[in-house]
Amino acid sequence: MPSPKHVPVVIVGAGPAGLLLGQLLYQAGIDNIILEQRSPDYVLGRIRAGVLEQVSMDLLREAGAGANMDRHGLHHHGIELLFAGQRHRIDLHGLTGGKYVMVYGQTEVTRDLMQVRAEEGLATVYEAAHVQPRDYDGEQPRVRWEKDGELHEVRCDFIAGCDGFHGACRASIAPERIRHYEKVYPFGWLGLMSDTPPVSKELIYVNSERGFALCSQRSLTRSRYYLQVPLSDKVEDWSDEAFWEELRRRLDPEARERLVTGASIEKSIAPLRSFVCEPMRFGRMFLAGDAAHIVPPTGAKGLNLAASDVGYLSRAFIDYFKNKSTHGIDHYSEQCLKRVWKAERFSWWMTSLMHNFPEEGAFHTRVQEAELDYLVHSRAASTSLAENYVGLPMA
Ligand code: FAS
Ligand code: PHB
Repeated sequence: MPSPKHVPVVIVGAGPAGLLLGQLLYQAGIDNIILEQRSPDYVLGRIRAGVLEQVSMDLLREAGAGANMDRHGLHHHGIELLFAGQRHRIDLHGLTGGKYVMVYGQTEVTRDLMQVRAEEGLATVYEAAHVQPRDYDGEQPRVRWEKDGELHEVRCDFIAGCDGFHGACRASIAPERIRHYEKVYPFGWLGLMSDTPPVSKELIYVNSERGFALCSQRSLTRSRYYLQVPLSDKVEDWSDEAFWEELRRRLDPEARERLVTGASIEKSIAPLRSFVCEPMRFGRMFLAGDAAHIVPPTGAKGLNLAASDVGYLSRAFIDYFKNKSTHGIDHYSEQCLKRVWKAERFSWWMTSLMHNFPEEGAFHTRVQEAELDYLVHSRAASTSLAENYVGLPMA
Protein backbone atom coordinates (compact mmCIF):
# COMPACT_ATOMS: atom_id res chain seq x y z
CA MET A 1 0.00 0.00 0.00
CA PRO A 2 1.59 3.35 -1.02
CA SER A 3 2.43 5.56 1.96
CA PRO A 4 0.60 8.91 2.19
CA LYS A 5 2.71 11.95 1.31
CA HIS A 6 1.44 13.91 4.32
CA VAL A 7 -0.47 13.00 7.48
CA PRO A 8 -1.22 15.30 10.44
CA VAL A 9 0.38 13.05 13.07
CA VAL A 10 2.97 10.26 12.74
CA ILE A 11 3.02 7.97 15.77
CA VAL A 12 6.16 5.88 16.32
CA GLY A 13 5.40 2.70 18.29
CA ALA A 14 2.28 0.50 18.47
CA GLY A 15 2.40 -0.27 22.17
CA PRO A 16 -0.44 0.94 24.42
CA ALA A 17 0.66 4.60 24.20
CA GLY A 18 0.82 4.72 20.40
CA LEU A 19 -2.36 2.74 19.83
CA LEU A 20 -4.37 4.73 22.39
CA LEU A 21 -3.18 8.03 20.92
CA GLY A 22 -4.08 6.85 17.43
CA GLN A 23 -7.63 6.03 18.52
CA LEU A 24 -8.22 9.27 20.44
CA LEU A 25 -7.02 11.31 17.45
CA TYR A 26 -9.12 9.27 15.02
CA GLN A 27 -12.19 9.82 17.22
CA ALA A 28 -11.56 13.56 16.85
CA GLY A 29 -11.18 13.29 13.06
CA ILE A 30 -7.39 13.70 13.06
CA ASP A 31 -5.70 11.28 10.67
CA ASN A 32 -2.58 9.49 11.83
CA ILE A 33 -0.24 6.65 10.88
CA ILE A 34 1.54 4.32 13.31
CA LEU A 35 4.98 2.90 12.53
CA GLU A 36 5.93 -0.18 14.59
CA GLN A 37 9.23 -2.04 14.32
CA ARG A 38 7.87 -5.42 15.40
CA SER A 39 5.04 -7.72 14.28
CA PRO A 40 1.63 -7.63 16.01
CA ASP A 41 2.28 -11.06 17.54
CA TYR A 42 5.62 -9.93 18.95
CA VAL A 43 4.01 -6.87 20.54
CA LEU A 44 1.23 -9.03 22.04
CA GLY A 45 3.78 -11.59 23.25
CA ARG A 46 5.39 -9.16 25.69
CA ILE A 47 3.80 -9.87 29.09
CA ARG A 48 3.70 -6.67 31.12
CA ALA A 49 1.25 -4.70 33.20
CA GLY A 50 -1.90 -5.90 34.87
CA VAL A 51 -3.56 -3.04 36.80
CA LEU A 52 -5.48 -0.07 35.32
CA GLU A 53 -6.26 3.19 37.11
CA GLN A 54 -9.53 5.09 36.60
CA VAL A 55 -7.80 7.50 34.20
CA SER A 56 -6.74 4.61 31.95
CA MET A 57 -10.17 2.98 32.10
CA ASP A 58 -11.82 6.29 31.11
CA LEU A 59 -9.42 6.88 28.20
CA LEU A 60 -9.89 3.34 26.86
CA ARG A 61 -13.68 3.81 26.93
CA GLU A 62 -13.29 7.24 25.27
CA ALA A 63 -11.21 5.56 22.56
CA GLY A 64 -13.99 3.04 21.94
CA ALA A 65 -11.78 0.19 23.19
CA GLY A 66 -13.22 -0.41 26.66
CA ALA A 67 -15.91 -3.05 26.00
CA ASN A 68 -13.80 -6.15 26.72
CA MET A 69 -12.23 -4.47 29.75
CA ASP A 70 -15.69 -3.71 31.15
CA ARG A 71 -16.86 -7.26 30.40
CA HIS A 72 -13.81 -9.23 31.58
CA GLY A 73 -11.84 -6.87 33.82
CA LEU A 74 -11.90 -7.49 37.59
CA HIS A 75 -12.73 -4.61 39.95
CA HIS A 76 -10.33 -4.63 42.88
CA HIS A 77 -11.28 -2.61 45.96
CA GLY A 78 -8.21 -3.44 48.04
CA ILE A 79 -4.70 -4.87 48.14
CA GLU A 80 -2.90 -6.75 50.91
CA LEU A 81 0.57 -6.17 52.35
CA LEU A 82 2.26 -9.23 53.83
CA PHE A 83 5.18 -8.66 56.22
CA ALA A 84 6.40 -10.24 59.46
CA GLY A 85 4.13 -13.22 58.63
CA GLN A 86 0.93 -11.12 58.79
CA ARG A 87 -1.34 -9.89 55.97
CA HIS A 88 -2.85 -6.40 56.25
CA ARG A 89 -5.55 -5.20 53.85
CA ILE A 90 -5.43 -1.65 52.46
CA ASP A 91 -9.06 -0.68 51.75
CA LEU A 92 -8.51 1.28 48.52
CA HIS A 93 -12.26 1.76 47.96
CA GLY A 94 -13.05 2.92 51.49
CA LEU A 95 -10.03 5.19 51.82
CA THR A 96 -10.54 6.98 48.47
CA GLY A 97 -14.28 7.62 48.59
CA GLY A 98 -15.19 4.70 46.32
CA LYS A 99 -12.34 4.46 43.80
CA TYR A 100 -10.98 1.11 42.64
CA VAL A 101 -8.48 -0.39 40.17
CA MET A 102 -9.24 -2.75 37.29
CA VAL A 103 -7.21 -5.94 36.89
CA TYR A 104 -6.99 -6.34 33.11
CA GLY A 105 -3.72 -7.27 31.37
CA GLN A 106 -1.74 -4.96 29.11
CA THR A 107 -1.77 -7.70 26.49
CA GLU A 108 -5.57 -7.55 26.41
CA VAL A 109 -5.54 -3.73 26.36
CA THR A 110 -3.14 -3.78 23.41
CA ARG A 111 -5.18 -6.41 21.56
CA ASP A 112 -8.39 -4.42 22.07
CA LEU A 113 -6.74 -1.25 20.73
CA MET A 114 -5.26 -3.12 17.75
CA GLN A 115 -8.71 -4.53 16.97
CA VAL A 116 -10.57 -1.20 16.96
CA ARG A 117 -7.79 0.36 14.85
CA ALA A 118 -8.02 -2.46 12.32
CA GLU A 119 -11.84 -2.18 12.25
CA GLU A 120 -11.51 1.53 11.43
CA GLY A 121 -9.04 0.64 8.64
CA LEU A 122 -6.39 2.99 10.03
CA ALA A 123 -2.81 2.79 8.75
CA THR A 124 -0.42 0.81 10.94
CA VAL A 125 2.90 -0.24 9.41
CA TYR A 126 4.27 -3.24 11.31
CA GLU A 127 7.87 -4.39 10.90
CA ALA A 128 8.85 -0.86 9.86
CA ALA A 129 12.66 -0.86 10.05
CA HIS A 130 15.06 2.02 10.76
CA VAL A 131 12.36 4.56 11.61
CA GLN A 132 13.93 8.03 11.59
CA PRO A 133 12.17 11.15 12.92
CA ARG A 134 13.58 14.20 11.04
CA ASP A 135 13.22 18.02 10.85
CA TYR A 136 11.00 18.22 13.91
CA ASP A 137 12.46 21.64 14.78
CA GLY A 138 10.99 23.04 11.58
CA GLU A 139 7.44 23.49 10.32
CA GLN A 140 7.40 20.27 8.28
CA PRO A 141 8.74 17.26 10.20
CA ARG A 142 9.36 14.10 8.23
CA VAL A 143 9.63 10.44 9.20
CA ARG A 144 11.52 7.85 7.18
CA TRP A 145 11.43 4.06 7.45
CA GLU A 146 12.23 0.93 5.48
CA LYS A 147 9.80 -1.86 4.72
CA ASP A 148 10.43 -4.90 2.52
CA GLY A 149 13.60 -3.29 1.23
CA GLU A 150 11.87 -0.09 0.16
CA LEU A 151 12.54 3.35 1.62
CA HIS A 152 9.44 5.33 2.67
CA GLU A 153 8.97 8.90 3.86
CA VAL A 154 5.96 10.86 5.08
CA ARG A 155 5.68 14.54 5.98
CA CYS A 156 3.55 15.55 8.95
CA ASP A 157 2.61 18.33 11.34
CA PHE A 158 3.65 16.45 14.48
CA ILE A 159 5.59 13.33 15.52
CA ALA A 160 4.52 11.37 18.64
CA GLY A 161 7.41 9.31 20.03
CA CYS A 162 5.57 6.39 21.66
CA ASP A 163 8.43 3.99 20.99
CA GLY A 164 9.35 2.94 24.51
CA PHE A 165 12.57 3.10 26.49
CA HIS A 166 14.79 1.83 23.67
CA GLY A 167 13.07 3.73 20.88
CA ALA A 168 14.45 5.91 18.09
CA CYS A 169 12.69 9.18 18.96
CA ARG A 170 14.40 10.06 22.23
CA ALA A 171 17.64 8.64 20.81
CA SER A 172 17.44 11.18 17.95
CA ILE A 173 17.64 14.16 20.31
CA ALA A 174 21.00 15.91 20.72
CA PRO A 175 22.35 15.17 24.25
CA GLU A 176 22.66 18.86 25.12
CA ARG A 177 18.89 19.32 24.64
CA ILE A 178 17.73 16.68 27.09
CA ARG A 179 18.21 15.97 30.83
CA HIS A 180 18.08 12.39 32.19
CA TYR A 181 17.23 11.39 35.76
CA GLU A 182 17.86 7.72 36.57
CA LYS A 183 18.04 5.24 39.43
CA VAL A 184 18.81 1.55 38.75
CA TYR A 185 17.74 -0.95 41.44
CA PRO A 186 20.10 -3.78 42.53
CA PHE A 187 17.62 -6.56 41.69
CA GLY A 188 15.11 -7.72 39.08
CA TRP A 189 11.60 -9.21 39.00
CA LEU A 190 11.25 -12.82 37.92
CA GLY A 191 7.68 -13.06 36.59
CA LEU A 192 5.68 -16.25 35.98
CA MET A 193 2.25 -16.57 34.35
CA SER A 194 0.20 -19.75 34.91
CA ASP A 195 -3.29 -20.96 34.12
CA THR A 196 -4.05 -21.56 37.79
CA PRO A 197 -6.60 -19.85 40.05
CA PRO A 198 -5.16 -16.85 41.93
CA VAL A 199 -3.96 -17.58 45.46
CA SER A 200 -6.15 -14.77 46.82
CA LYS A 201 -9.06 -12.55 45.73
CA GLU A 202 -6.86 -9.44 45.85
CA LEU A 203 -3.19 -8.72 45.07
CA ILE A 204 -0.69 -9.55 47.82
CA TYR A 205 2.52 -7.47 48.02
CA VAL A 206 5.10 -9.34 50.13
CA ASN A 207 8.11 -8.05 52.06
CA SER A 208 9.77 -11.22 53.42
CA GLU A 209 13.25 -11.93 54.78
CA ARG A 210 13.93 -13.78 51.53
CA GLY A 211 12.85 -10.85 49.37
CA PHE A 212 9.85 -9.25 47.67
CA ALA A 213 7.06 -11.25 46.05
CA LEU A 214 3.81 -10.23 44.37
CA CYS A 215 0.74 -12.39 43.86
CA SER A 216 -1.29 -10.90 41.01
CA GLN A 217 -3.75 -12.21 38.45
CA ARG A 218 -5.23 -11.76 34.97
CA SER A 219 -8.57 -13.54 35.56
CA LEU A 220 -10.15 -16.04 37.97
CA THR A 221 -8.24 -18.80 36.17
CA ARG A 222 -4.96 -17.11 35.25
CA SER A 223 -2.36 -15.94 37.80
CA ARG A 224 0.72 -13.72 37.60
CA TYR A 225 3.46 -14.00 40.22
CA TYR A 226 6.75 -12.15 40.75
CA LEU A 227 9.84 -12.76 42.88
CA GLN A 228 12.66 -10.33 43.64
CA VAL A 229 15.83 -11.97 42.27
CA PRO A 230 19.49 -10.87 42.02
CA LEU A 231 20.40 -9.10 38.77
CA SER A 232 22.85 -11.93 38.11
CA ASP A 233 20.00 -14.49 37.81
CA LYS A 234 19.01 -15.80 34.39
CA VAL A 235 15.48 -17.03 33.66
CA GLU A 236 16.94 -20.41 32.66
CA ASP A 237 18.27 -20.72 36.25
CA TRP A 238 14.66 -20.98 37.44
CA SER A 239 12.62 -24.14 36.85
CA ASP A 240 8.89 -23.86 37.51
CA GLU A 241 9.36 -26.03 40.62
CA ALA A 242 12.11 -23.79 41.95
CA PHE A 243 9.85 -20.76 41.38
CA TRP A 244 6.92 -22.26 43.24
CA GLU A 245 9.14 -23.44 46.11
CA GLU A 246 10.62 -19.97 46.57
CA LEU A 247 7.23 -18.30 46.32
CA ARG A 248 5.89 -20.65 49.02
CA ARG A 249 8.78 -19.68 51.30
CA ARG A 250 7.83 -16.01 51.00
CA LEU A 251 4.11 -16.48 51.68
CA ASP A 252 2.17 -16.77 54.97
CA PRO A 253 0.87 -20.24 55.96
CA GLU A 254 -2.71 -19.60 54.74
CA ALA A 255 -1.61 -18.44 51.29
CA ARG A 256 1.00 -21.21 51.10
CA GLU A 257 -1.80 -23.70 51.75
CA ARG A 258 -4.09 -22.18 49.11
CA LEU A 259 -1.43 -21.76 46.39
CA VAL A 260 -2.27 -23.76 43.25
CA THR A 261 0.82 -24.36 41.14
CA GLY A 262 1.09 -25.39 37.51
CA ALA A 263 3.18 -25.13 34.37
CA SER A 264 4.39 -21.64 33.45
CA ILE A 265 2.97 -20.22 30.23
CA GLU A 266 5.45 -17.33 30.43
CA LYS A 267 8.51 -16.70 32.56
CA SER A 268 10.88 -13.72 32.31
CA ILE A 269 13.15 -11.44 34.33
CA ALA A 270 12.73 -7.64 34.12
CA PRO A 271 15.30 -5.22 35.51
CA LEU A 272 13.95 -2.34 37.63
CA ARG A 273 14.76 1.29 37.06
CA SER A 274 13.36 4.77 37.65
CA PHE A 275 13.96 7.08 34.68
CA VAL A 276 12.67 10.44 33.51
CA CYS A 277 13.79 12.59 30.60
CA GLU A 278 13.05 16.31 30.53
CA PRO A 279 11.56 17.97 28.66
CA MET A 280 9.11 15.71 26.79
CA ARG A 281 8.72 18.05 23.80
CA PHE A 282 11.27 18.93 21.13
CA GLY A 283 9.86 21.28 18.52
CA ARG A 284 7.16 19.31 16.74
CA MET A 285 8.11 15.96 18.32
CA PHE A 286 6.49 14.87 21.60
CA LEU A 287 7.53 11.89 23.75
CA ALA A 288 4.89 9.83 25.60
CA GLY A 289 4.95 6.74 27.80
CA ASP A 290 8.08 4.66 28.29
CA ALA A 291 9.84 6.75 25.62
CA ALA A 292 9.99 9.50 28.27
CA HIS A 293 9.91 7.71 31.65
CA ILE A 294 10.19 4.35 33.35
CA VAL A 295 8.98 3.34 36.81
CA PRO A 296 9.70 0.15 38.79
CA PRO A 297 6.46 -1.88 38.40
CA THR A 298 5.87 -2.08 42.20
CA GLY A 299 3.33 0.75 42.06
CA ALA A 300 1.64 -0.52 38.85
CA LYS A 301 2.13 2.93 37.25
CA GLY A 302 3.99 2.32 33.95
CA LEU A 303 1.08 1.59 31.68
CA ASN A 304 -1.11 4.12 33.51
CA LEU A 305 1.42 6.93 33.06
CA ALA A 306 1.60 6.11 29.34
CA ALA A 307 -2.18 6.49 29.20
CA SER A 308 -2.24 9.84 31.00
CA ASP A 309 0.56 11.24 28.80
CA VAL A 310 -1.53 10.28 25.80
CA GLY A 311 -4.60 11.85 27.38
CA TYR A 312 -2.76 15.19 27.61
CA LEU A 313 -1.16 14.84 24.15
CA SER A 314 -4.39 13.97 22.34
CA ARG A 315 -6.13 16.99 23.92
CA ALA A 316 -3.20 19.21 22.90
CA PHE A 317 -3.31 18.03 19.27
CA ILE A 318 -7.09 18.34 19.11
CA ASP A 319 -6.85 21.89 20.52
CA TYR A 320 -4.30 22.73 17.80
CA PHE A 321 -6.12 21.24 14.82
CA LYS A 322 -9.65 22.25 15.87
CA ASN A 323 -9.04 25.61 17.57
CA LYS A 324 -5.66 26.62 16.15
CA SER A 325 -4.49 26.95 19.76
CA THR A 326 -0.92 26.07 20.78
CA HIS A 327 -1.74 26.23 24.50
CA GLY A 328 -1.92 22.45 24.90
CA ILE A 329 1.25 21.65 22.98
CA ASP A 330 3.13 24.49 24.68
CA HIS A 331 2.19 23.16 28.15
CA TYR A 332 2.30 19.42 27.37
CA SER A 333 5.72 18.67 28.85
CA GLU A 334 5.19 20.67 32.06
CA GLN A 335 1.70 19.17 32.57
CA CYS A 336 2.88 15.56 32.05
CA LEU A 337 5.99 15.90 34.21
CA LYS A 338 3.97 17.14 37.21
CA ARG A 339 2.03 13.84 37.16
CA VAL A 340 5.02 11.72 36.08
CA TRP A 341 7.18 12.81 39.02
CA LYS A 342 4.41 12.05 41.54
CA ALA A 343 4.12 8.54 40.09
CA GLU A 344 7.93 8.19 40.07
CA ARG A 345 8.00 9.12 43.74
CA PHE A 346 5.26 6.67 44.67
CA SER A 347 6.84 3.82 42.64
CA TRP A 348 10.27 4.51 44.19
CA TRP A 349 8.72 4.68 47.69
CA MET A 350 6.77 1.42 47.29
CA THR A 351 9.85 -0.32 45.82
CA SER A 352 12.05 0.94 48.68
CA LEU A 353 9.47 -0.22 51.24
CA MET A 354 8.77 -3.70 49.91
CA HIS A 355 12.11 -5.04 48.67
CA ASN A 356 15.20 -6.35 50.46
CA PHE A 357 18.27 -4.10 50.25
CA PRO A 358 20.95 -6.20 52.05
CA GLU A 359 23.63 -3.74 50.98
CA GLU A 360 21.81 -1.03 53.03
CA GLY A 361 22.39 -2.91 56.33
CA ALA A 362 20.30 -3.67 59.44
CA PHE A 363 19.27 -0.05 60.13
CA HIS A 364 17.47 0.13 56.75
CA THR A 365 15.62 -3.10 57.53
CA ARG A 366 14.46 -1.76 60.91
CA VAL A 367 13.26 1.47 59.31
CA GLN A 368 11.31 -0.56 56.73
CA GLU A 369 9.67 -2.56 59.53
CA ALA A 370 8.73 0.62 61.38
CA GLU A 371 7.29 2.21 58.24
CA LEU A 372 5.23 -0.87 57.41
CA ASP A 373 3.91 -1.02 60.98
CA TYR A 374 3.01 2.69 60.87
CA LEU A 375 1.48 2.35 57.38
CA VAL A 376 -1.05 -0.33 58.30
CA HIS A 377 -2.00 1.26 61.65
CA SER A 378 -2.35 4.88 60.50
CA ARG A 379 -5.42 5.90 58.48
CA ALA A 380 -3.52 8.92 57.17
CA ALA A 381 -0.61 6.76 55.93
CA SER A 382 -2.92 4.11 54.43
CA THR A 383 -4.96 6.83 52.73
CA SER A 384 -1.81 8.24 51.15
CA LEU A 385 -0.90 4.82 49.75
CA ALA A 386 -4.48 4.23 48.58
CA GLU A 387 -4.90 7.54 46.73
CA ASN A 388 -1.59 7.07 44.92
CA TYR A 389 -2.30 3.42 44.09
CA VAL A 390 -5.75 4.11 42.55
CA GLY A 391 -4.14 6.97 40.63
CA LEU A 392 -4.04 10.74 41.14
CA PRO A 393 -6.52 12.70 39.02
CA MET A 394 -5.36 14.23 35.74
CA ALA A 395 -5.09 18.03 36.09
P1 FAS B 1 6.00 0.08 24.99
O1 FAS B 1 7.45 -0.23 25.23
O2 FAS B 1 4.96 -0.83 25.50
O3 FAS B 1 5.75 0.19 23.41
C1 FAS B 1 6.69 0.81 22.56
C2 FAS B 1 6.54 0.22 21.18
O4 FAS B 1 7.43 0.90 20.30
C3 FAS B 1 6.92 -1.26 21.15
O5 FAS B 1 5.92 -2.01 20.50
C4 FAS B 1 8.23 -1.28 20.36
O6 FAS B 1 8.38 -2.44 19.57
C5 FAS B 1 8.08 -0.05 19.49
N1 FAS B 1 9.38 0.51 19.06
C6 FAS B 1 10.51 0.62 19.78
N2 FAS B 1 11.48 1.19 19.05
C7 FAS B 1 10.93 1.46 17.82
C8 FAS B 1 11.43 2.03 16.62
N3 FAS B 1 12.69 2.45 16.53
N4 FAS B 1 10.61 2.12 15.56
C9 FAS B 1 9.32 1.70 15.65
N5 FAS B 1 8.77 1.14 16.75
C10 FAS B 1 9.60 1.03 17.82
N6 FAS B 1 3.88 -1.47 33.94
C11 FAS B 1 2.94 -1.69 34.88
O7 FAS B 1 2.11 -0.78 35.12
N7 FAS B 1 2.90 -2.88 35.58
C12 FAS B 1 3.80 -3.90 35.31
O8 FAS B 1 3.75 -4.95 35.91
C13 FAS B 1 4.78 -3.74 34.31
N8 FAS B 1 5.65 -4.74 33.99
C14 FAS B 1 6.60 -4.52 33.00
C15 FAS B 1 7.53 -5.52 32.63
C16 FAS B 1 8.50 -5.28 31.64
C17 FAS B 1 9.48 -6.36 31.24
C18 FAS B 1 8.56 -4.02 31.01
C19 FAS B 1 9.63 -3.73 29.95
C20 FAS B 1 7.65 -3.02 31.37
C21 FAS B 1 6.66 -3.27 32.35
N9 FAS B 1 5.71 -2.30 32.71
C22 FAS B 1 4.77 -2.49 33.66
C23 FAS B 1 5.72 -1.05 32.07
C24 FAS B 1 5.01 -1.23 30.76
O9 FAS B 1 3.74 -1.75 30.97
C25 FAS B 1 5.06 0.11 30.08
O10 FAS B 1 4.77 1.16 30.99
C26 FAS B 1 4.12 0.20 28.91
O11 FAS B 1 4.42 -0.84 28.03
C27 FAS B 1 4.32 1.57 28.28
O12 FAS B 1 3.72 1.56 27.04
P2 FAS B 1 4.41 2.34 25.82
O13 FAS B 1 4.84 3.66 26.29
O14 FAS B 1 3.46 2.18 24.70
O15 FAS B 1 5.78 1.55 25.53
C1 PHB C 1 0.83 -7.50 37.21
O1 PHB C 1 -0.25 -8.10 37.38
O2 PHB C 1 1.59 -7.74 36.25
C2 PHB C 1 1.23 -6.43 38.20
C3 PHB C 1 0.30 -5.98 39.12
C4 PHB C 1 0.69 -5.01 40.03
C5 PHB C 1 1.97 -4.51 40.02
C6 PHB C 1 2.91 -4.96 39.08
C7 PHB C 1 2.54 -5.92 38.17
O3 PHB C 1 2.35 -3.56 40.93
